[in-house]
Amino acid sequence: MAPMASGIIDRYAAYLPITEQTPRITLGEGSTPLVRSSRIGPSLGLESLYFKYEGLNPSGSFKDRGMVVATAKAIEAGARVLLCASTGNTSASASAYAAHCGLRAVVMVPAGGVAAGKLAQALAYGAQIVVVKGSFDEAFALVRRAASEPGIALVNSVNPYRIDGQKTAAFEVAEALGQMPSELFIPVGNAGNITAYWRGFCELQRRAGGSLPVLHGAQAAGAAPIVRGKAVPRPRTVASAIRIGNPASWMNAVAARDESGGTIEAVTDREIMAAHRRLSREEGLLVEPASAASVALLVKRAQQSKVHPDKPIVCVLTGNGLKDPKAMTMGLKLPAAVEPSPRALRRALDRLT
Ligand code: AN7
Repeated sequence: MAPMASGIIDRYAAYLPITEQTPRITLGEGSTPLVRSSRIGPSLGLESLYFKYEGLNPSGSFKDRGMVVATAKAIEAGARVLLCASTGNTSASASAYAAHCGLRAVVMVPAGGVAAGKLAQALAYGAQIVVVKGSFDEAFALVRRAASEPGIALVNSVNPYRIDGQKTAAFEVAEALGQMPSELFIPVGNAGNITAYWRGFCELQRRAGGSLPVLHGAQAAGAAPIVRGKAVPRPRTVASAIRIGNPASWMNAVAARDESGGTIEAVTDREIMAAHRRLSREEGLLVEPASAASVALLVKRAQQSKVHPDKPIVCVLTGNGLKDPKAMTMGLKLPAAVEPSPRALRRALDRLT
């Protein structure tokens, strides 16, 4: 018999707030690959650039690491409903774990603000979807108010178990490299993930030593409250996942930045989509636009000679490109169908030169 799926609760129980009563649930989250860059790194003169490919989690994003722990603890506490506001991936993940565990999921999403694949996921997993005529930030304020109702677990990243679960990605990165990375680039939206990585690296250092990485957070230029130092009332960016104007973990992100000696910087939509295209075409890594923000920032800093060329550098690729087919094919067109003749193939082969 094949071994059963093992997830992060089993693998990292010693690092998580797990008790005898916590159900050992899993959809097989975590254990995502650290892929060595084949072309972007070398083109920038970087010897050891790696991508943490979180799009291979069960619902297609890093959120599953935190959601499995938040869901287990919700069940332990007797909750029947998972509640969140979301730009898409949190809702997809919450809906998946609710389905897996026989709970209900109620997800509040901004109208027109969520990529098609993510909405399709929430629908397919059977969640109650509330589409609000407003922003993520407005939806988030609403769900926060409902969180204290009995039987309801708020599973946005203000839920501490989300951060606990997500910190396991930092463990995996260090494990795969055999050391801490020198620098880590990560997109920043609601700022839970940068908080989680920093916590993970700090815990690891306390247990096993080593030098801490420098963290670089990437916000989209039109949705860059932390970079600007003030909330953005109407955030705009092609990267819908990080279209957030008032991040919940703002202060924790600033702490991660400052304690690691890093930066949080803005990248333009053009830079994001250029990185998105390079990841697809030069690496074979399909990501959603928000994920490409980490690579856009790396490219920018490398071009400014601000990246150490021979130390291990990691970019976190947070979500799967299949979630956002519109972004995937931006500016691209499928050729018209042709007769199934040898000539059709010949023409395509000839076009290669
Ligand atoms: C692909 O799903 O906020 O800084 O509601 O989906 O931890 O918020 C998603 C965020 C990066 C930013 N990349 O992470 C949501 C949501 C992807 C994301 C982020 C998100 P945080």
